[in-house]
Amino acid sequence: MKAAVSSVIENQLQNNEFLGDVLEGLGRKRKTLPCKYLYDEVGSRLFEEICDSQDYYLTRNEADIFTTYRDEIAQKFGPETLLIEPGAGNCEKVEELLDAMDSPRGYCPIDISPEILLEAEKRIKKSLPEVQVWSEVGDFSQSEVWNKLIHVSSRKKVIFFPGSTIGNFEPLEAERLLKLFASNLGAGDGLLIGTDLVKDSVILERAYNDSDHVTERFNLNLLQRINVELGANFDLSLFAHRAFYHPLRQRVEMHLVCLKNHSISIADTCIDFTEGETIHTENSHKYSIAGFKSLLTRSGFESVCFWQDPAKTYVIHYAQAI
Ligand code: AVJ
Repeated sequence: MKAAVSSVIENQLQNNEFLGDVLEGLGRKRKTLPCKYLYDEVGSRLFEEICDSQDYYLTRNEADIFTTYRDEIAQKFGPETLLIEPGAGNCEKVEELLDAMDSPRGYCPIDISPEILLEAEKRIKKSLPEVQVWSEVGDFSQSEVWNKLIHVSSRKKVIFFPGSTIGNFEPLEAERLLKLFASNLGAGDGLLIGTDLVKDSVILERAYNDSDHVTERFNLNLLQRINVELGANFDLSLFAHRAFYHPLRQRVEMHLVCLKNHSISIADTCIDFTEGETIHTENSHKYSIAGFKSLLTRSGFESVCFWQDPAKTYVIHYAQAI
């Protein structure tokens, strides 16, 4: 009973934060919504579908690199390494890495969704029973959740940050995040991080405008989530998915374009929309190898080496904290 009550309170707290963020973002002249809210249960499922789609090459090509170089990567870590995965989600990518590692000290997934973590923890305990798992629920971009991990001692730590998640942060925010990572590592500890490469805009735009329109559903689901969780009255047919590459900012931007002047309400707030205006829902920054190395350097890391897929679409960097 106690658990049930506290989870209701927790939900309300989260909803208040969600409401605050939504009203703040939609109150701006250029409307935005934080991309982390794309990943409710439906959104996470749609994202998994995106990862399986032919047009979204990132997941497939990154997985290819891990499969090809897992032993070489694990060797860089050395024995008895503790692997920490911020934003682990279903922890699917980590298993073959843990399996290749020499007597891993353990695995610490961090995620905001306790349900997904619990499920993943169960699965890993079954497939790799010798690996100790310490899950932490929380927002990996805030220091609080990292403080909870301090009690897990280890001679060597590696932070595992795949999926080009770093691309969702604007350059200064990315630097702040990597500095937070560095502050939770000792000198010589590692960072294994995946980044999508700058490339032809046709390929990039196809990846975010897949032919099965899954990305469109993923983007529009954010409005549906606001309707369901915050009691708003968005008409999804009045918005269209738009994703394009912005070469100067080196990023794919995802927007929802308003198709007709209208107003909606959320809680007691009325929000006006004009035809053609957009809600900016996500950025996916693309990096050159040199550009990312320089970000690593600015953030307290020293680049050690990197691996790429045969078509050179994607990079896994390994760096050490200094
Ligand atoms: C998992 C956040 C890195 O930006 O490529 C995929 C999310 N958005 N299609 C990305 C996403 C639209 C993805 N990240």
